[in-house]
Amino acid sequence: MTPTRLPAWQALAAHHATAQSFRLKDLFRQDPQRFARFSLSLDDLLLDASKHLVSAETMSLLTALAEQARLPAQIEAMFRGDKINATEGRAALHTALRGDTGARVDGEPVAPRVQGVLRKMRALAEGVRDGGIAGQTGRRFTHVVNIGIGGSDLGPLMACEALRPYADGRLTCRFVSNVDGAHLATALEGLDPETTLILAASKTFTTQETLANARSARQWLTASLGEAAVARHFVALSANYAEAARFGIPAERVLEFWDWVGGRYSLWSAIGCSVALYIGMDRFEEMLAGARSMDQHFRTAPPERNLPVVLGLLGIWNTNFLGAESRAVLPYDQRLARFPAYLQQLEMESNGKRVARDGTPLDYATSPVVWGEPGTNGQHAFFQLLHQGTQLIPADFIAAARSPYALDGHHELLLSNFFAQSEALMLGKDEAQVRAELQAQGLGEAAIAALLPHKVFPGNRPSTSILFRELNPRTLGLLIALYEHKVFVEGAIWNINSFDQWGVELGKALAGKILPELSGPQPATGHDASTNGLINHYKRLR
Ligand code: G6Q
Repeated sequence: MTPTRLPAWQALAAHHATAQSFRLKDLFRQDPQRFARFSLSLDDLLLDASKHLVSAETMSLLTALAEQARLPAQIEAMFRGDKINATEGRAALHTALRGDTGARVDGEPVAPRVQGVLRKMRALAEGVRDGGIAGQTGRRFTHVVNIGIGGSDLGPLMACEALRPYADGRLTCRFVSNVDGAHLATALEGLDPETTLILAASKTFTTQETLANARSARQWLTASLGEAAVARHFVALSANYAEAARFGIPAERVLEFWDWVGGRYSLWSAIGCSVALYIGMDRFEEMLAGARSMDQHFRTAPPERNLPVVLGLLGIWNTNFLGAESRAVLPYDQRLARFPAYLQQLEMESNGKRVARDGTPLDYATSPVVWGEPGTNGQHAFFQLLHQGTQLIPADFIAAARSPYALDGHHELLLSNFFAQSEALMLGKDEAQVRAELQAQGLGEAAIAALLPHKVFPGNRPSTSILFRELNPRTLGLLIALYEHKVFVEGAIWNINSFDQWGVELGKALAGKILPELSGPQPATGHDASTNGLINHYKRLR
């Protein structure tokens, strides 16, 4: 099913000629109901898509595209547990981690296994938090260090930062991902091994960086508490009991998950353990409930009112028809500082693909580059390019109506920027406005002519705004699941496998080959001239 051959794709390509003349300002003027028509909501989360370069016709063609690409059947196949990740022969069942969707793998229902691990996780989180589970010397744990990388790091790190107001101070969490010794050394600074619980978070338990960090953390621990402390101070979050056992972590200290949970979709599994420890298991389950609510919506709402479907279709429109090659993610919330990085992995690892499911090279674009920083910081840095650069960069603005930080006036100031920026990107500032401003400042004609082009903002730049009441565990669950399913919708239409990551696997193998060459005295000769040259220069410098 090549999407470009579908009638709706071809109709969209033809419609693009009309769409090129769309001016958002005019679209709003022509349709006073545009905001109501193009905004969607679930619970208190509002998704405003009215500032996209689309008309009602564009949206109905996009919806037809979803139907023709058999999106509803593809959604069902995912929820049911079909092995939609064909290159790895696996299902993609992150949805089953947050509610019983009736999914089965190889005929077996998965819900009982999920429930079993949730119970084990609750016992651990509650035990550690109330002191019933203590360290080797009987002292309470006060610090948690999560050692993991990629999907075993970004989700829990992002969620712990986002939900910090829900932590009650019983435990602090630190995250170590980089194999650069600076990361672990800094994370362990000031910690007491007696009161530190270490989570070795690795689905495969074979990841080089994570194992190197876990081994060094283990040395740090055993140097003062002895070997016996490993079983009490380490917990493994893994699908690989055998490797965890080899490391010295007994089965009762392994929180399991399964090969049908992709790394970047694993926050909801045992990988979320640091979140449960930090904010408590009840709060963690509220996050699951938020995601579950988005799952139900995604599975049942009609495409034109379905938040992830609409967001995904807008992604297709912007990428494949308007030619956008990147998208900015701009949370107006400091607690979501790592959300752009989280989405980078979710989107670019899932949909950064160049062949179709059957292996045929694609002749259309897939995932754009995703990047971003929290507002208002970004405004003082890269927003210049969003407003006046040469590329079309759609932006996602995300904000909560309420803040738990009661600093006088701060939240209004933050939100005034949130509203103002998407408005400015849409409206721009034309020559007549700039001229009037410069005239009012008393500038002469020659000075005005010289300055004018620099001060014009073309506007008409599309954005999505997402606004909810407060950033709590439930809303965070809704928000993440919204983007997970949006990525699914795009991948389903692009006809790619969104659930493998051979590009990441490549990196895991490459460094292993070079590592032994770095230690000996003999110069490297087995690579291209540049790589040999770099390795040999390193050997001279070290
Ligand atoms: C995610 C990727 C990747 C993975 C890490 C860590 O989807 O597969 O980011 O999560 O490479 O892998 P382990 O959890 O196996 O250590």
